Order: sequence, then structure tokens, then C-alpha cells
Amino acid sequence: MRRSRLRQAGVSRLELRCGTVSDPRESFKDAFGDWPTLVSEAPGRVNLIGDHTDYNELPVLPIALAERVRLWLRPREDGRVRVGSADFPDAPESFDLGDPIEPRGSGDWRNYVRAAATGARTVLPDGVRGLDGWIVSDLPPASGLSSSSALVVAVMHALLELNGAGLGRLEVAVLAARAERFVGTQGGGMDQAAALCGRAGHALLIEFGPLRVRPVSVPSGWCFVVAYTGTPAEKSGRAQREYNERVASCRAALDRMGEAIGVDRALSYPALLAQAALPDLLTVAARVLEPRHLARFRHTVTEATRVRAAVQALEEGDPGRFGRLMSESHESLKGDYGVSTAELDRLVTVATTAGAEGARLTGAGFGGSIVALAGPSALDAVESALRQAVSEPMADTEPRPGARVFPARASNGAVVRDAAPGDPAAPAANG
Ligand code: NG1
Repeated sequence: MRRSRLRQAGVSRLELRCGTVSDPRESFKDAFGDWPTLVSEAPGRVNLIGDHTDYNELPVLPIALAERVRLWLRPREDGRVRVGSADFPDAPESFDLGDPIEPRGSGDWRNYVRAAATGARTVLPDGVRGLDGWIVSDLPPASGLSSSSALVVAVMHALLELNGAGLGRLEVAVLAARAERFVGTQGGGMDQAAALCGRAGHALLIEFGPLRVRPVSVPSGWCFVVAYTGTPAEKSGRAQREYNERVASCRAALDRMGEAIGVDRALSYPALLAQAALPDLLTVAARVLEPRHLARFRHTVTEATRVRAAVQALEEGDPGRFGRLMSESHESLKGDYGVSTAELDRLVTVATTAGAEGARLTGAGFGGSIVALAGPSALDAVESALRQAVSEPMADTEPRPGARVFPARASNGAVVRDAAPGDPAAPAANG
């Protein structure tokens, strides 16, 4: 059964690897019968502040991580795309770029490959080059660190480069953000922009409508520590519904605010914030919005203000202020936005009790990770307190083998490079 499925997919010797071969080039050769010639790599990201703002066209401040998705690949002239994964050796993907591409079932990783191909196709002529690809990732999946967008960007960037599409990074980021909605989540554009525009040693102030990215240097001695709870925030099923509900609530709140202040329904959040001072907008909101929409609205507009203040704190080298903004952001995501969990709250408290300047959940929430800012004197204590905490599940949870704690190293963005024999699979650059 398994052999015939693999043969059907045209991926002949995949069963030979099955976790026994660790060199990705060997795995590729086992799967496809030849060596890879290129690697397309795209980083995950940790968002320092500004969550659930991107789909409202309000700013975010992530850093691109050293941890990334690598797609080892070999171009094909026949427009076919065949992709296997080190993490899912039994489920290779295979389709023609020229055929209709339908989504697979909800939560299937192969939908991200399909999303990337669907997006790339919109800017490519007929008769394009496809690829054989083998995915290796050191990003924990569904951890709030954007492994899904890294996969979409790695595949899309490869297809665009192979076919000489000649797009700039911001254009690819916009295309990838739109393409990823193929999986059913109405996401914003932060993750794809971070994956493409990451800069070693820098955070990225990302703004939308139109997309802009400004790297902001991270002062030496500031260490952002990531702690993954080990509880995935799967963006299929409940988390996807919850996420999309928030996108819709923010839109409804914006429409109602537009009516209340006499502006048409096509108003954007940045335009609304330019109309009046924040306290005045919050006074109007308290009068006209129903309680749930009011809470979502309050998080959205106050979070945008916190991002601006955090950029200033970063530029002025004020970790205390930056940390306080992170902690305020967490409270807002927990209270007004309802996306935190008991585990995330616990890790935030552990980090700040151990001496972090501040800490918050990062990404969409509903599980996933936190990020904490620690200065040099508190770093060891914060890391070891978090390590201890993630190794001890809370009373009502199962053991979480994937949980981990690591320092975020601000790194460069996506690159398609030669897969020269002997080339180590190391990150492109780290800060
Ligand atoms: P994560 O945490 O990677 O699922 C999601 C969205 C972002 C952003 C954040 C919350 C996607 C691909 N990503 O990220 O656009 O809205 O949540 O800030 O939907």
C-alpha cells in the first residue's frame, strides 16, 4: 500500500530514508534518485510586539530567526512539483503546475506547498519549471514561530527564482501572504515579510498598505529568549476559527466606528487612527461598540501604539521601557483579545519573576510560544527558569516533549543558493 502510494506520487526510493539518514542531500537522493542542486531557505520569526495587528494594516516588530525551513531541490523542466518532508516521510506531495490545484484536507502540511505553487503560478507564464524538493526544518511546527510561512516562502521563492520572475522581496512577501490564505486562515502579512526581509542583528518594523520594512538595530546586550510551551497552536480546526473570528470582529468594529464618526465603510485602521487621538477614539468605541468588538478594538489600537513606543525604546536603548510594553501587550492579548492560555501566562510570569524586563506570548496565541527580553545580568536566570518551567507540565496537561527554550538570533531573510557538495546546512547569517 505504502509503496504504491509513493510510486503513484512518483517518489520512488523514499522509504529508504525513514529517519535513518540525517544528511538532507542523502535524503533527497534517496527520495528522487539524484542530488539536489539548490537550497531555498526561509527563516521563522519571533514577533517582539504587535500581535493581531497585521491583518488590520497596523505595524508589527518581529525578528527573523536563525531557525528555518530548508528546501533542498533540483529543478524540473516539465512543470511538475514533487516535495517530500523529513518530518512527514510517508506523505510526499506531487502535482503539475499547469493543473488545477485543490486544497487537501484541513491541517495537511502539503497545503502549504500547494499554497506557494498557487501563488507563484499567478505571476509565471505557462510551461514553467517545477522542482523536486526535500524539506528539512528546525522550527517546531505550529509553535507561533511561523514555520508555515517559512515553508510557503521557501517553496514560492524557489519557483519564482527558477523561472526568473524578477520580483523584489516586498512583492514576493505580498504574493506569499495572499497565497497562504489558500489554507483557510485570513492572516496578515507579517510572517512572510519577516521571512523575506530579515536582517542579521535587526528587528523589523513592518508596516502595511503598502508593505514597508525598516530594520531597527537590536542593541548589544539585549537578549530575546523564546520559550515554546510544547503545545502546538494548530491553525486548523478551532484555532483557525478563533483566529478568523477575530479578523471578522476587527472589521465589524472598524465599520461601526466609521459610521459613528461619519466616515465611509472603506476606512482602514491606519486612516481611523489618523482621524482622532486614541483616547477620543476609545471614548467613541465604548459608546458604540458591543462588548466583544470593543475589547478586540481596544487591543488592536493600543497594540499599534505600543509598537511605535517599542521602536522608540529600541532606538533609544531603553530595555526597561521595551519590557514594560511587552508585558502590557501580553495583558491586552490575554484580556481584550482572549488568545492566551494558562501555560503561556505561566511562562510569562516565570520569565518576569526570574528577572526579565518583560515577556509576552508571541504570534497568534492559542498555544505556541512566549518571548522574553533579558539583559546580560538576568539572562542565565531567565533561561534556566524557563527551561525548568517547560520541563514541568502543569497539573492538567500531558508531558510536552517538543517544548524548548532558545535565544532568538536576529538573522537574514530567505535565500536560494547552491547546494554545493560539502556545503554545511548552516543558517545564512546570524546576528
Ligand atoms: P502565527 O503565530 O505564525 O500563526 C499568525 C498570522 C500572522 C499574525 C499573527 C498574530 C498567518 C500565516 N500568520 O501567525 O499574520 O496575524 O498570527 O500576530 O496567518
